[in-house]
Amino acid sequence: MGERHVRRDVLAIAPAGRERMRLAKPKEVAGGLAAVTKSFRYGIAEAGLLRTWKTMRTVNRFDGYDCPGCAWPDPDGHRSGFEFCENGAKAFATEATKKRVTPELFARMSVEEMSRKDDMWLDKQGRLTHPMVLESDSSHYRMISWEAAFEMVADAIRALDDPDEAVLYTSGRTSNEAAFLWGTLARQIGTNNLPDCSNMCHESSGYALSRVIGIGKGTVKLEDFAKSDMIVVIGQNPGSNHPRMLTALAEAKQAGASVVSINPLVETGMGRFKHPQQPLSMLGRGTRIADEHLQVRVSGDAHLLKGLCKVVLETGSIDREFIEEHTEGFEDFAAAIETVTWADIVSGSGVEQEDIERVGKAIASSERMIICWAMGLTQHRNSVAVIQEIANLLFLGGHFGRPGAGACPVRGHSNVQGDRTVGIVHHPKPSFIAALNEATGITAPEQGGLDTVEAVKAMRKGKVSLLMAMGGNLLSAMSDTEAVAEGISQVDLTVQISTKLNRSHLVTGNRALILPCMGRTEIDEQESGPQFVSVENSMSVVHSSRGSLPPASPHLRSEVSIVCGMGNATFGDSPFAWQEQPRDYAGIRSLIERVIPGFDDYEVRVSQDGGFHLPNAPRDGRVFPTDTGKAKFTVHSLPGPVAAAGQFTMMTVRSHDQYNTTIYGNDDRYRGIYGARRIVLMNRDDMARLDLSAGDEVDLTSHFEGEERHAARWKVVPADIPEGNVCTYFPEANVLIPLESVAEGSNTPTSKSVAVSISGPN
Ligand SMILES: Nc1nc2c(c(=O)[nH]1)N[C@H]1C(S)=C(S)[C@@H](COP(=O)(O)OP(=O)(O)OC[C@H]3O[C@@H](n4cnc5c(=O)[nH]c(N)nc54)[C@H](O)[C@@H]3O)O[C@H]1N2
Ligand SMILES: Nc1nc2c(c(=O)[nH]1)N[C@H]1C(S)=C(S)[C@@H](COP(=O)(O)OP(=O)(O)OC[C@H]3O[C@@H](n4cnc5c(=O)[nH]c(N)nc54)[C@H](O)[C@@H]3O)O[C@H]1N2
Ligand SMILES: [Mo]
Repeated sequence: MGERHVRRDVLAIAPAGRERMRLAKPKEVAGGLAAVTKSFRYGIAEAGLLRTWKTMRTVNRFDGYDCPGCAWPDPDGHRSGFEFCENGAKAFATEATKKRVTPELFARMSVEEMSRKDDMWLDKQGRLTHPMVLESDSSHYRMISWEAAFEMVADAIRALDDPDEAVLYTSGRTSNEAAFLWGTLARQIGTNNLPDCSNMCHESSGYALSRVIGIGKGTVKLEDFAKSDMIVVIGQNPGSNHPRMLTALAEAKQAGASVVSINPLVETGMGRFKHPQQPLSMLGRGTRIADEHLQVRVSGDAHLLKGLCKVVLETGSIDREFIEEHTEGFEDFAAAIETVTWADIVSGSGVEQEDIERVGKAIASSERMIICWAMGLTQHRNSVAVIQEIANLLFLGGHFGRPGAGACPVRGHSNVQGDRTVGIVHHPKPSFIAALNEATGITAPEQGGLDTVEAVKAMRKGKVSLLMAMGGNLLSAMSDTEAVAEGISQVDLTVQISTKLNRSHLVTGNRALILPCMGRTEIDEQESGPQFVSVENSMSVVHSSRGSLPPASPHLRSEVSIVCGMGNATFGDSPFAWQEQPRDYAGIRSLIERVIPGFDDYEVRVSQDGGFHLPNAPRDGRVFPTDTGKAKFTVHSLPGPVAAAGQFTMMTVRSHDQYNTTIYGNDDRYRGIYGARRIVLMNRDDMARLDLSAGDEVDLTSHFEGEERHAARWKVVPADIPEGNVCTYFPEANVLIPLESVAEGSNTPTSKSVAVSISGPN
């Protein structure tokens, strides 16, 4: 592997710029007219009036493209002309933008110069237009032909000493078709090194649920919301991250459901909501969403959920029939709950006993309860235990396989669930490998591969020579940015298949390729005509997505055609017909149908309006495909505190103006923070104790197993957050999250529980 002298000053994190912060009162109402005007304003600025109008009319329509914003499902029956939300509109506009990152920009600016710009600047340069290469001795990217790029990849694959020196990352926007081929390429190379964004996201949910209900997915359909009498939203901020979920919650409320929010912050969407697409709802005060808010301490959910289970057990109103017939481990579970004391529950959760008792009684009397959660639960050391505690609470009331009830992990990326379904797994089942071999003729390895954390560790040990990414921004999305950068710089060739410029294009291996691809909104013309792709949403509905805009550049290729270009250059058509695949994506779908259970009649069913539901045994028939055929109550000990005395427990969240590492703007409108992202939300009493005022700049130091990590200059923002907790934005704060700090079992970085100390003001 070559040495890098030319680009040693490339920055792995955006330099802390001068931010002029303005604070206002947090918003009390989500949605409303402001959401509509913001989405159009942003759309028109990026994509122009006509394209905005045209695309916003086709998003999430049966014949349109799947919104790249999030994995929340679309209503089955009637769909309005505008089935979108403010943040979906922004996600569309960043892709449909008229701006372009041309070869001229790369010629003008060195990689090092680009790295001095912030992440928003990188994204705002527009869509990538040409394949580009960065040679080992060069400071600038230059143009390369597709053929030469594919040859470079093929040479690198052939040069591997061991197939496990290759790592193929996937981000969850990739279609089922492209993801299936991506997994196949990895396995023909001979590795299961398929780290995925979900390793940093809902891995804890999949890991926890598959062990206790036999399937790693949620068990509700969208229509269940309107049938439910109790919906718990825990560790999730739907107002910013799944705005269309507020519609489902508002409808459930109107049908009589109670909504309980469990969150260290009082997030705007859980207060009042005005439907941005219903004129009547825009007037007046909007619908009140949450009936109860339990302001749990960060990482205090294990205690709180045990408290809720305790109350339900004490009321005696449990579903004995369900428990007896479908579960095991109840006795041990009930005995263990009895030993947990209220003193522990209250001090660990930060919630008063009477509040837990009141909500616990309401839960006990619910006949149809749904529990929704997202990153607030999945990114802690004890995440798997907490999610299994949620399953315990649902088991007590028999809330599986019954309309209006179930577990609802709300996924992030619009096709992250689909990618996993079609084979982006680093520990594939033998049955999958056998079926894949049979359908493709390749010989896939059975030995497990690396997830994101393990892949970074392998890179740092110099064990990875080829890193390829199907979308995403691994460098900035992962914990411990400097450690990731150090790992990546030891790789020989890094390859990014991307739509937009990001920091993973700048912090590279010895040599690097950028392969620009089409996005969802674009017309994908192949030999047999325009193609559609398919995706699976958070509720296991598989449906089609078809773009309507001309591609951002004539040089773009589809993700499918790029994977096949690599496959063909490396392996030719033996034994798998790589060259054939892009001609007609129906052929890829028929392969998926042969390999993955549940996809029978894929082509026909995916072409129907709204697509089809994948089978889901617990939901469809109270069948729990665990090793014993029973749903499992589990017992977990209570976790100790994250932070030592004098330290704070830090969570890292999204603002209202970003999509993961893509920064749209510097305002967090709902939280009342304008013009700044290097902020730290703090409790007012903590501020007083440290003699801090709003706007003061402090330094943060994280602590983990004797190691320290530092990040300077964070502006203090007073907030309604529990004492001892602070909150920052990702990706800026990722430098503080230790690579080794992961959830037990799922290996997910603990992005929501980092021990930090605060120094300053400076
Ligand atoms: N506009 C927009 N939409 C998105 C995304 C985006 O970046 N922008 N990202 C997409 C992706 S990939 C994902 S995974 C989802 C993420 O969706 P969310 O999970 O809603 O995203 P976060 O901003 O990480 O918010 C986590 C929430 O959990 C709370 N929380 C943190 N720690 C705890 C805790 O210990 N206990 C409890 N009970 N709550 C806690 C925080 O206060 C916050 O409200 O959104 C998807 N949709
Ligand atoms: N501290 C902290 N870290 C976190 C989180 C957190 O809450 N806190 N959340 C984690 C979570 S939940 C997730 S999912 C990860 C996200 O990790 P990733 O999925 O890796 O990151 P994104 O920022 O979503 O990726 C954005 C890039 O994807 C590319 N892209 C966009 N659309 C397309 C497309 O259609 N095709 C292709 N090929 N490329 C495309 C663009 O180049 C864009 O710059 O981050 C994780 N990191
Ligand atoms: Mo995610």
